[in-house]
Amino acid sequence: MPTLSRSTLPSITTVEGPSYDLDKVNIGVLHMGLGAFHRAHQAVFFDNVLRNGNSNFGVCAVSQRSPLVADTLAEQDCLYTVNASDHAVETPRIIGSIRESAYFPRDEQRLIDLASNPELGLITITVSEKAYLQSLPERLSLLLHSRFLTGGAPLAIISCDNLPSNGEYTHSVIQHAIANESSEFKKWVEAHVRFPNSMVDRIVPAITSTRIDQFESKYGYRDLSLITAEPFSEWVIEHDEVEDELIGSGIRFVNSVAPYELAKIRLFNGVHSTLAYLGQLLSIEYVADVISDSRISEFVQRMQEDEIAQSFITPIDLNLMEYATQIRQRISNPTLLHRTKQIAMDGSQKLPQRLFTTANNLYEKSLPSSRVCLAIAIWLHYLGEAEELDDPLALELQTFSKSRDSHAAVRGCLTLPFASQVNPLLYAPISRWLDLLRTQSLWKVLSTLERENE
Ligand code: CS2
Repeated sequence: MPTLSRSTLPSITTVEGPSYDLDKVNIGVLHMGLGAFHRAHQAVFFDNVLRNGNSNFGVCAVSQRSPLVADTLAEQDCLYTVNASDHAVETPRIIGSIRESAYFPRDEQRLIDLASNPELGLITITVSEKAYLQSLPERLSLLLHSRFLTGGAPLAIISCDNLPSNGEYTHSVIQHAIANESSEFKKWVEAHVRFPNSMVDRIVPAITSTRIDQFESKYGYRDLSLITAEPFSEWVIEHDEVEDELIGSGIRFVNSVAPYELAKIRLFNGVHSTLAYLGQLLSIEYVADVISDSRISEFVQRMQEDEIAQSFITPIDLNLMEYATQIRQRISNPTLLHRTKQIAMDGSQKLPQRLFTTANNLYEKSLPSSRVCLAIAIWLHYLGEAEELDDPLALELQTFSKSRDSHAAVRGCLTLPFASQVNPLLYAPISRWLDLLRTQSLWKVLSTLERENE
């Protein structure tokens, strides 16, 4: 069957393609981090803008891990399909907003040229939590410096990672990276580079070759850059100069992203991580199969309603109970085949904002936090049991979590340098849960929890 590309596009009648002229699209966005999430999220919002007739939101998407993703996409003229699916309903759509893919450092000069072009108005980022402490700041600084030297047109940098105040955070890592640069350059960054915070939400599991084959036999063309995602998608950004041009894209602009981000990271990602570690401990491959167990869904529902939702006050018009219900339904989507292993990676970079601060806030308010403490203990138990860990702190976490003394395990792991620490006054309840998890079945631990909370 034909492989998706510009030349085969006219013959594809099974799936809707770009309604705009691909030749007229200008690159206005540079995206760092060409993963599945970008292609299923920001690129789709930009595709909406192009469909609405504004041709200035084409994307050059940059892969930084390996050239493979960028080159595979380039072979299809950067066209790919996002197949939104929920149970039996599928809504595939061919996306054309990415007009160029690149690999950093191989294509460094091209990216410098793009960054120097005043037509470029946005740099967006999805690089995962840990990259902000690694290569990203230097790379962005390099691009900003070339822009500064070549006219210095203003631009916005929008982080789309699940980090608290992600815009401010990006701003601070860049400030740090350019600390020794000239004061003129630093002043220019402060005056002309904007860092609005943003909140992103869409479940986008890693693709598999089986999925690609199944798609081909159903829709009659091959797409090696195919993405499967849930139908739901949300992007909230703080008011910014760029917003007038993005009207009709589906992006929501608000005064402050903080309440959206807090609700999402705690109620969605906190639960997602908890389910992922439970799945790993129970040898369950997909997250939907973890939450389908009624004892587990009951546990996470109570955790959301009785604890997480009580840990903060939301100033926005968001019904937290309905939001939590919708989240559980989304995670239960069986067609996504989202691997618990994928979500379980990098716990040390994710749990501080997903669970630790929730537990701390509940403790400060003298509110119950036993479920969140159990969730943290589930992670620690997983660390001690896992054969291999995909985490920047893997070595230290594995060593400490294997300590026979649960208190020592908790203390050792939780005093590592995380973005925020668990209040040491919570070590005792967490150690108790860890002890129980080590000596009893999960089901027994969950019934103890329920009994104690009656
Ligand atoms: C997941 C997220 O892998 C993970 O850590 O929790 O990628 C999650 O699917 C998204 O944040 C949903 O918006």
